[in-house]
Amino acid sequence: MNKIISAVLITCMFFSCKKEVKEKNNEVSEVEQGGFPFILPKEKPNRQMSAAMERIYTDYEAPQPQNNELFSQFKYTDLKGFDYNDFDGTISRRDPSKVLLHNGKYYIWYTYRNTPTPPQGAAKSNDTIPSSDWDLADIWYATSKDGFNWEEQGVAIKRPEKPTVGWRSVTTTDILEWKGKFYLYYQGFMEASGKRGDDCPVAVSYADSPEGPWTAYNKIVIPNGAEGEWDQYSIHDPYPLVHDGKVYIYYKSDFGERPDLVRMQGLAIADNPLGPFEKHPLNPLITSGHETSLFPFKEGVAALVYKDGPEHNTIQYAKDWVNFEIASITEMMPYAAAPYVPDAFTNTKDGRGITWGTAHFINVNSNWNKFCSKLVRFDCDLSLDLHDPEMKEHRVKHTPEVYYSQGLSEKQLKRLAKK
Ligand code: AAL
Repeated sequence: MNKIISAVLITCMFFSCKKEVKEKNNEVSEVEQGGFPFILPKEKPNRQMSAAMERIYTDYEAPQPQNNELFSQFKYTDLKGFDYNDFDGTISRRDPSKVLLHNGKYYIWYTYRNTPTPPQGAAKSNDTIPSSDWDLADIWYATSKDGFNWEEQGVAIKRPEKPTVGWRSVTTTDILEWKGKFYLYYQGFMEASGKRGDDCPVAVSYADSPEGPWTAYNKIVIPNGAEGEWDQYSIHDPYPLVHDGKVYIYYKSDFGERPDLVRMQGLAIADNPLGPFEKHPLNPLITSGHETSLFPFKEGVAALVYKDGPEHNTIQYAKDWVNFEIASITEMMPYAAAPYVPDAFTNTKDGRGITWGTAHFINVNSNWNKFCSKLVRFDCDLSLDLHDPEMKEHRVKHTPEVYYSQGLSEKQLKRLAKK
């Protein structure tokens, strides 16, 4: 008899019908299901799965990056047409606007600093010596036919006289086209960045043509938050889009105490470009990022969330333009990405996505005594109208030198030597 029982047990073990036991909402249920299939199902299979397996079918556009319309690699190309005084730190271009296409020409606006010295910090700054890379700056613009070769056109918005908003520095601009008029939103500094913090509200100027002349609204259009609120000191990186027939401006704030500053993104909405803007009650809406750029995608909006925070290096998506979820994880994302977004202002419900834009490299010399930044072009495939398999490669191949460039610091070497 024992032999029969043993034989039955061994047979069962041999044909090991997998019993998956899964705790779900504290219910324990045993399911009879074979092993997970050899070919990864493109659609969510009808079986009980682990949280991670569930997630690739519920949270992402596709279970594999190469089929995910909101996954892409990023490729970079140097831009022609800009002089930087041999990168001695006296000239800097950074924080470009979205790319605007108008009458067959591309336009970008950006922070332009041209000062006798490189930035010297808040304590040493004065009327001519900048505290930071974006102090004592104006807003300049450039045009291009191909997005690679640019012609700098000169100043678009000059710093106004004291005490008008932005008298110390006008920076980090972005463009809105609305009912045939053009609006440039920008950070309006009233003190050198770094005195207390990187503190500023947002101002706006408007024109009948991208070539200007630009008329300053000369009022704060997105005010700082009330005392004690997350955005009480800084409203950065204003990023206008048109949705639901309104002006949606996403923005960043730096908050918390140094050195652990927190960077998150909020949203302010208005019926008209000059406001009044109402901040969304759920702000902050995105928990990470820095100069976060966004683009309409299908009925919702996608965001390039890089650099800071727990969810950096992700591309996120909000079907309702408010509640963002991670749509993909990527790397080497463009800094201050400023994409060409063909449907940024068309109030679309079928956003087609992006394939290129400009961005910046900060501190190009890796030398704080010659701090300056430069503009660069990025290309990607975050578009429903492009399928570029090279952009969907999920591995970015780095040479060993790239890894060695992230070497141990003196402090770390000393720590290891002690051991
Ligand atoms: C940028 C942006 C804002 C900040 C500073 C200049 O990357 O986040 O513009 O104020 O840094």
